[in-house]
Amino acid sequence: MKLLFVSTPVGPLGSGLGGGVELSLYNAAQEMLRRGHQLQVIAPVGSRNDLPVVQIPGNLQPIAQDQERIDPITMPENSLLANMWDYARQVQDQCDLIVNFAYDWLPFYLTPFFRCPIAHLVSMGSLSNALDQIIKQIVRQFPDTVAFRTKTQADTFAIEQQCTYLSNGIDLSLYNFCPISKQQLAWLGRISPEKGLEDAVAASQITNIPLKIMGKIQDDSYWEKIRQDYPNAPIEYLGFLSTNKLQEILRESRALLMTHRWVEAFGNVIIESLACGVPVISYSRGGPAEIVQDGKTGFLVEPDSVPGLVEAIARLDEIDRHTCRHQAETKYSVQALGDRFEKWFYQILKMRS
Ligand code: HBI
Repeated sequence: MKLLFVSTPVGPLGSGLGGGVELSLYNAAQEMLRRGHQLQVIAPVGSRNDLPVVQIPGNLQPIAQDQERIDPITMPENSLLANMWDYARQVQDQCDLIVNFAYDWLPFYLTPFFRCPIAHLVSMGSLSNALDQIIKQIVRQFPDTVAFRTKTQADTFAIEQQCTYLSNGIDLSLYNFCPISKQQLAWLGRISPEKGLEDAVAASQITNIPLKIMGKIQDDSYWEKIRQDYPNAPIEYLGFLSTNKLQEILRESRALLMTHRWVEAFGNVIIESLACGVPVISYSRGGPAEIVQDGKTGFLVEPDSVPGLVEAIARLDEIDRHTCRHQAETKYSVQALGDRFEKWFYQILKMRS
């Protein structure tokens, strides 16, 4: 197939601002190329160049989490999102399929105006009425061209039709299994209110187990408030690390704490943790509740319950770290992800032929 991937407009590919979508796009792209498909990526100026990327200029799109549910769709002047899709319009006749990775209104609205079929990967739960509406419209008009990460996430859009659930996948060769651990916990993710970092810090303070924090600080005031509220917590912020540096810290941890406030669509950090053999203690909310096998590869905790986190930490010796790695190998490898993407793509092309 001749594929055109259009990236998220919230930040250059590789900047970390696009969170899990960056990893998904990169892994899916690499896997499609490995399978012999032709592929081009449209992404913002400043994106990583270890993929065939066309870099497009323009003003970044405000992140959807910062908008209110009833807010109208906003478009900045010289919109990067609009510029990326104008380029896609120009080259569409050289493609078999365009794949949209943005969580934005415009790509969905443009779908009927394109001659080339467009596949949409929805990367977060429902956040905006206007976006929900256009997603439902495209699901109706172009069945099975819209995929979600998990069923739990798809349910937040109240979509009746059966949809594709892609889950996610990572290059397991980048994560080295570690059978033993140091006396430390890990927290990974964009440092932003919807990720609930303060609960992990509170659990670290109560158990007095050091917490290693890794990820992009997306909301400075939120991070500063956590530092002020927990001045004595044994925490250490290590920055936004490369996958290799990240797994060096993660693999030696007793567990990953997943303390998300919102319906996390999937939770890439969970499969990164499992790949290292590290159990996951997660709030039982959203995609993570479909991934963590309670009592086997980690623990599912009552959402927003810090005491629940502390109780789970006390039970960590019940988990066999080999079971964690095995779950990643069977379901979350790049090969398994590639199979799911490829099956979805062929399904769409078959329907269009
Ligand atoms: N916000 N407007 C907008 N568009 C995106 O593509 C987007 C976003 N916020 C976060 C985000 N993408 C990714 O970090 C998540 O999809 C994982």
